[in-house]
Formats: sequence, structure tokens, C-alpha cells
Amino acid sequence: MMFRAEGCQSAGILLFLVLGFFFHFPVFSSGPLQGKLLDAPQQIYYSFPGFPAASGLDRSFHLRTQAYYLNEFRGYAFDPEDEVRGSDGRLSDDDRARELTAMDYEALVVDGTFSFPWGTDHRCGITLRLYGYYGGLFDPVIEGFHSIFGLPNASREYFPQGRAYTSINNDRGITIEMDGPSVLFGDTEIFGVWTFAHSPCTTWALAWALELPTGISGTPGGNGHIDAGLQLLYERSLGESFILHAQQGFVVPGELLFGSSGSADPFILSQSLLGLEWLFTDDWSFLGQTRIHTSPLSSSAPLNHSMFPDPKQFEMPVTSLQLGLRRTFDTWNLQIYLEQDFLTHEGPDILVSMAADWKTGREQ
Ligand SMILES: [Ca+2]
Ligand SMILES: [Ca+2]
Repeated sequence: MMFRAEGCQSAGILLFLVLGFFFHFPVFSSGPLQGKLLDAPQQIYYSFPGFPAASGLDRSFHLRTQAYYLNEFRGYAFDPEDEVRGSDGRLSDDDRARELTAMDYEALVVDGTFSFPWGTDHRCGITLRLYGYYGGLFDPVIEGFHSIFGLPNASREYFPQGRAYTSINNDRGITIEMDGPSVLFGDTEIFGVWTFAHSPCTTWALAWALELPTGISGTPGGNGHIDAGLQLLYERSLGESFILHAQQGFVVPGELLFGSSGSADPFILSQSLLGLEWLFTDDWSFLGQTRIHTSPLSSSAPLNHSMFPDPKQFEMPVTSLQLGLRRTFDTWNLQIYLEQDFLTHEGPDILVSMAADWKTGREQ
């Protein structure tokens, strides 16, 4: 009897090891820094936010909310000597200032996401977003910061402060306009993540998305058509404390899928993410990542950028650098990051984002 009991125990352990070898228990990573890329020409189309590759295996329900603060200024090329300017050196004619402005605003953006398991290794969800554009409480601080450190103000210093205005000149018939403070409902994202392969070290997933045109077409809120996207996600643990995140997706603007009701003819978007996560304790991660998203449009508006030959406004990809922290608790996590476009300067001038994610239900 003794022998049989021990035999059963040994067989159990052996079975456990064999199963463990062939059916690896998943490594749950909370994924890269998650968030919407908030650049006016980009944001009317779907953008993959940085889903965790393992989220298809996660059997819990998630509620997530994220807030973003950003300050943006981009002007069209002009010679300040040719313009009528006030004693403060700024353009004194409002109409002329508008004509020379591509984007000038401060914004608070909030989104909410609900996601749930669907099938054995797949989860689905929905994200709603609200944009609040206003003048610019921090315009003087941001200009002052540039001046103190001798950084170029990118002609901010010639424009009146505290404006909320957008007008994106382009050759693809895409309208993105806003004049004055605005609260805009964004497009609604429906998404899924299918974790199709995993081992103790690596996780592979496919994400899909449809974006419904709930935002007002012609504004920074939306494009008026259903966008569709597909993305490959990869995570790999590098030793005990580091995780590599790599994602590549493509988004087809709805204008190309279902026929444009107007003249808009955007390009298909390529969206890449490469990041490293450092789990410096069991609960805390430091994450650094870059996102490269190609532009939906072309333009003949010249851009002053010393590193690229004959660049045009909004044509170059966004090259965002995001640095952030994540704190993981039992049933929720908090994330904060700073974002700046370090290379092409196509992304927001400065962006800070905070998110809270709460989960309930079964772990696996
Ligand atoms: Ca859209
Ligand atoms: Ca401003």
C-alpha cells in the first residue's frame, strides 16, 4: 500500500512536469505602456494602444480608464519680418495667426475601456473617448522652459497664447479643423486580442480592431468611416527582470474600405512599437518604448527640420518616445508615462498620461 501511494505521488509529479513541459504555464506580463497616440492627423484613425500579448489568456473582466494631458503647437512656415506684430513680438492680426497655425491647443483627453474573455484564448473590448480642447494654461510655462534652456520655440513666440485652433493642410482631401475650445466625442474602438502561442519565455498574439465613426467627421474627433486594423504582438522575457515588447500593426482607414463619401484618400498606416520593461521589484516596472506610426497624408506645406531633406508638414512618421512606470496590485494596476517625439517632432509636443486598470473574475 505504501509503495502504491508513493508510486501515485511520483506519477503525479511526473505528470505535472510533463504537462508543464508541453503546456507551458503562461507568463503574464501587463504589456507595454498602453495609450492612444494623440497626434491630430493620426488620432482620427484607429491606433493600436499597446495591448499585452498575454491578454487573450487572462480570464478576468477589466475596467480601465486613462487620462492624457497634452500641449501642442505647430505653425506653417513664414518669415516673422514680413508680418505685422505687436509690441510683444506676436502676430497682431488674428486671421493671419489662424492662417499660419496648424495646431495650437492644450487638451485633456479621457478614455474608458471594458474588456472581457471570449473563447479560450481571446478577449474582446470596447473603448470610448472624450477630447477636451482649450486654450493653454501652460503656454507661458512651456515657452519659458524652452527659452531658459535655449531650445527653439518653433515659432510659438510669434503667436498669441491660449488659443485652441487646428487646421491641417494636406494633399489627400482629409479635413481636420477646429476653431475655439471644443469638447469632442471620439471614435469608438471595438477590439480583440488572440493569444495564439506562448511558452515560459515568449508570448505571441494577434490583435484586431474596428473603429466606429462616433466622432464628428472633419474635426480631431473622427474621420466618419469604419477603420480596421490587424496587429502582431510579441513579448519575450530576457532573464528574470526584463521583458521585450515588439508589436507591428497595420490600419486601413475606413475611407479606403467602404468608399469615401467625400474626397478623402488617406494612406494605410503602419504602426510599430518596440519597448523594454524592467521589473525592478515584483510590483514595479519601468518601461521605455518607441512607437513609429506612419502618416495618413501627404502635404506640400514646407517644414523646417534640420535632419531631413525637404520635409513636408505631417508627412513624416510619428516617432514617439514614451517613458513610464507601472505599479501592479492584486486586482489592479496604475500606469504613468511621459511622451515626446524625439526625432521627427510629428507627435505631441509634450504629453503626460495616467491610467488605472481594475480587474475582476478568474485569473486564468
Ligand atoms: Ca476613425
Ligand atoms: Ca498654445
